[in-house]
Amino acid sequence: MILDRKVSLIGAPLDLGGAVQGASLGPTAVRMAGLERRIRALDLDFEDLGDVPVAVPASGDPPEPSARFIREIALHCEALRDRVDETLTRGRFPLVIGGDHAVACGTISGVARNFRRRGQKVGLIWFDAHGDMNTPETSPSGNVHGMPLAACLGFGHRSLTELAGAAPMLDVSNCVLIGVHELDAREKEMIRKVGIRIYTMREIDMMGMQRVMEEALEIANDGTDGFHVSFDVDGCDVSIAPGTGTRVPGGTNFRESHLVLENVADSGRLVSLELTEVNPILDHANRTAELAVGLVESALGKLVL
Ligand code: Z70
Ligand code: MN
Ligand code: MN
Ligand code: MN
Repeated sequence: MILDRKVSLIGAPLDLGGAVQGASLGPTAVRMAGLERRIRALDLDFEDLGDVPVAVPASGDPPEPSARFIREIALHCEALRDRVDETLTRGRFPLVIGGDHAVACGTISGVARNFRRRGQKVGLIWFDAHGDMNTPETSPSGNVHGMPLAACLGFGHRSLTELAGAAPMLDVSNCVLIGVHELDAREKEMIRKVGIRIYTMREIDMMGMQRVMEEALEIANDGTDGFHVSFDVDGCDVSIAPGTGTRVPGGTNFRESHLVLENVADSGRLVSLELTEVNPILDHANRTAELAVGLVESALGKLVL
């Protein structure tokens, strides 16, 4: 099934949210891996809206050790939010390529604001090695890319939690975390407290990815008008995605990774997609960006037969 979508690519070249630089080159790397050509080959309408600007941090700014570069990150997310919201209003499909995962606050607030305006609800499937459920109070690193899911659910810095208007952006009962294999101690407490449904790598091993996705889609679709997918490539195993800032052993293999997005496509209810944390500086011959292009094809309904 090829979905009848008009795809709008939005680059979000932020790397202030992570500890290592280079994710800012993610959109370029994914474009160079042939994204436009491969989407057009699916017979889908395509436009490239270019990159959302990122401010250079002012050297005189007081540092915020508990949420590094929060001002610049929030500014980027505001601009990204507006671009995503406009794209949906034009009846098109936002495809956001990061950038570090802090950009999810911009993408998801744009989708949430658009849906809220129409009196609709949106679900969320978050694929990641990490929980991204820290707040400035719980974060051991101060890196904002470890905080975006918490922010979308209403916990954390107000400049992020209120990007779509009154927090939270999403109802936690329609959100699900998949692929997790590394959490910080206080982040675990947050996950329990907030009550988000989570499928760690152990559940994926025990249940199989197909069953995990069937349950995940039920959660994301329950009473909603569609769902967003936020895909952090570091959830994929290092052997297939070496080009990313936080390499944790034990991620999903090539087929499991594709099966996530093939199920998403089959549901026919995907409203927007983002793919984050591709870092070509740390990669081998752009293969992580090439993986990313293949994953986008799967999400848009590409089939072997
Ligand atoms: C850690 C922190 C993280 C992505 C690393 C790591 C978070 N939990 N997220 N890479 N995408 O610093 O909060
Ligand atoms: Mn992440
Ligand atoms: Mn991650
Ligand atoms: Mn990272």
